[in-house]
Amino acid sequence: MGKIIFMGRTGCGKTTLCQKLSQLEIRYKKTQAVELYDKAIDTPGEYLENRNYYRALINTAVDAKLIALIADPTAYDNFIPPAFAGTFAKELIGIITKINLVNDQEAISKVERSLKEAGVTRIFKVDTIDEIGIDELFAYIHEKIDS
Ligand SMILES: Nc1nc2c(ncn2[C@@H]2O[C@H](COP(=O)(O)OP(=O)(O)O)[C@@H](O)[C@H]2O)c(=O)[nH]1
Ligand SMILES: [Mg+2]
Repeated sequence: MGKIIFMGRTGCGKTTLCQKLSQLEIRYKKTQAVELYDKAIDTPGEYLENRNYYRALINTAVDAKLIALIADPTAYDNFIPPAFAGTFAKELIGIITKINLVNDQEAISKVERSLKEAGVTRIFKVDTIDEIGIDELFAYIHEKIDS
């Protein structure tokens, strides 16, 4: 049994995904530090937004089996570094959240390109609030972390 670690800019939907994966009530809470859930590790957005904190992400990811880089297509900047996958010796997947909030397909394509440049193995497009793509995503996560 292992965990997935979620990384991504502030507000991209990491904590909501953690709560859903742990079947907890969804309630907004600003993540100020690394938080451990049953199946997930939540990280503050600042760890990705500020290069000085990359080391904290790398150290925290040691305890995870799978890494997810989350991109918010409604945000101007997602702070996704090219070749980010090479930083970790484990699989990195990409998750695009809030797809139901976006009308402009180019916004989705833009984050898709940056996730590919980061080196993700797969990209999932979801809307956590409207429950789009969540079953497929969670099935994949469980397949990877439960073995
Ligand atoms: N519509 C929609 N809102 C979302 C989605 N994911 C997160 N949110 C909202 O975005 C805000 C920030 O989410 P949160 O999980 O706290 O982001 P974090 O900073 O990455 O932990 C909250 O108000 C969530 O309800 C999504 O897929 N769709
Ligand atoms: Mg959070």
